[in-house]
Amino acid sequence: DVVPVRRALLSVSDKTDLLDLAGALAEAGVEIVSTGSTASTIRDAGFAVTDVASVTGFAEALDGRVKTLHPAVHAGLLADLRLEHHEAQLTELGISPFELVVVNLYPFAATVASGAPAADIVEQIDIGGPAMVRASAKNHANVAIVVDPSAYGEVIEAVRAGGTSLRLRQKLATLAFEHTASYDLGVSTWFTENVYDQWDDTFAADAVETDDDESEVEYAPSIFVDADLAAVLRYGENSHQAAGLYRVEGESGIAQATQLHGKEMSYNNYVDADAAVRAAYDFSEPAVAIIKHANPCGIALAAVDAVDAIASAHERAHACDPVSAYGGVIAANRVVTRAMAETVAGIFTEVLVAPGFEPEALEILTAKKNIRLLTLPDDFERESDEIRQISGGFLVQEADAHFAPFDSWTLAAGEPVDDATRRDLEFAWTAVRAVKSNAILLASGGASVGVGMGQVNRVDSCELAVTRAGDRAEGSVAASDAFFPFADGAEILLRAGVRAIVQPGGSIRDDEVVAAAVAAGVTMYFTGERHFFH
Ligand code: 93A
Repeated sequence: DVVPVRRALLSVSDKTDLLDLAGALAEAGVEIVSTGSTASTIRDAGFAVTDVASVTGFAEALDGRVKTLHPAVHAGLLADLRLEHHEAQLTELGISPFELVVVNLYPFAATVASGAPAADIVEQIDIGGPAMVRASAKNHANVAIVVDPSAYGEVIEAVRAGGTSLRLRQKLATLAFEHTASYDLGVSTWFTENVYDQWDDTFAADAVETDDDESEVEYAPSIFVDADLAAVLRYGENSHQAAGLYRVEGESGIAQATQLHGKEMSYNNYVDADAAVRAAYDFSEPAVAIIKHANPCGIALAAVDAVDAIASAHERAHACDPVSAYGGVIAANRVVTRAMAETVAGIFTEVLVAPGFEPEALEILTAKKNIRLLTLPDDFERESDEIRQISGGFLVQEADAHFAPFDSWTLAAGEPVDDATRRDLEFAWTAVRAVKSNAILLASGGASVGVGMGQVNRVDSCELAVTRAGDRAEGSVAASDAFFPFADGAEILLRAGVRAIVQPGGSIRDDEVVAAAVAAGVTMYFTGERHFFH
């Protein structure tokens, strides 16, 4: 596995410790091939060096844009000498292999940071360098690739000891791919922020005004500059916050979703898409959730007699609160059909995420410029653990995926319910979990009709749910994510005409709450389990 070093290719913008390396290589009898200023630096120090132009038979061209981009270089980097026919071809072509490549790239990030004009920045996009780095890293069975002067010492030691080990070449190749990936991320970020935006103006005319069209921050915070960064986002929750998307390896959730269409996903789009998917996938039946600001403005199953289940679920989810659903984020837990697509196309929607799209549905939806379409990975799984950052650390908990089955509930007030009411209560109890606490959800026929969320007392959430439901509160069922500490909240629901209530129970004033239900002739179940969600 040890590869002796006979010939090295050196091409570096950052000349730190270059002469130490060149000296050690010269002393070890290694032939040094090098480019422009790297070659002259080495030569000026008195070491022998072969110009890359004499290897390629080509002078540097196009102001240095083409220096090393030549088969005489790249075949020398990519030949796998474990294969006889590679060796034979190199001989036939008169090309010698390299065993060591030392490259660092044009200082793109430093040029951006210096405030240089765009044309100068573009000139600092290294093409030949990354090509050599990637070729050598791919061919790490034969070539050691060094991208950082901090590795020179270890490499010199290996050269002196007779060659590079496979383990060292593997490590160097890994660092090399990290290096080119983060280099390209810097380039793509700059393009997103400085080049693409100008093209984006062509869309501006018919773009609906949204709050994500503000100026954006220039860099992702340094904490995000890491191997697991999947995308630098235009900005975070607000335009002055830098942000990035990280993908956890081996997971398949919303972070791994594939975007089929639309503008790039924003930070808030991801947050809402995640909430939408969680809500829709709480149900095994076809279900749709519409989210705004991480809260549902509608969750629904299909109507019993629906011809197209997912289209029906969407229509009913939308009907819950059409005003709030404007600019919403929709998740479906089934493939989006043509019928659903037709309805969605008529409603301004930020994101639609689903396990898939019928071809006709895709055709209809991709005609809309502003909607982002995402498909979930085939092996999509709800998170099993949840992580939340707090200052100085983070909290981890299991995801709330347990729903106490109806059979385990206790009848606290009124008569046992019929099947239809039971199904509504089960639906409401599942759906209310997706609502931020304090949460009250009114449902009818497997669809939410009024949602009260995010209030600091339960009374206000009850008021909100009832107000949003309007006439539909009458005869609906209600779910409360946690117990009623006093009877006042429940009384609001009872006055609005709900026919049954499901709630965890467990308040020291349960007696008063139950008495209110009994007085109204309304059934109340206790689940013995709460679903706070903050
Ligand atoms: O302009 S390039 O993209 N085209 C090339 O063919 C090429 N080959 C090496 N940039 C190229 N390089 C880069 O030149 C290297 O990555 C290195 O950063 C720099 C070293 O050039 P010199 O030794 O002439 O200063």
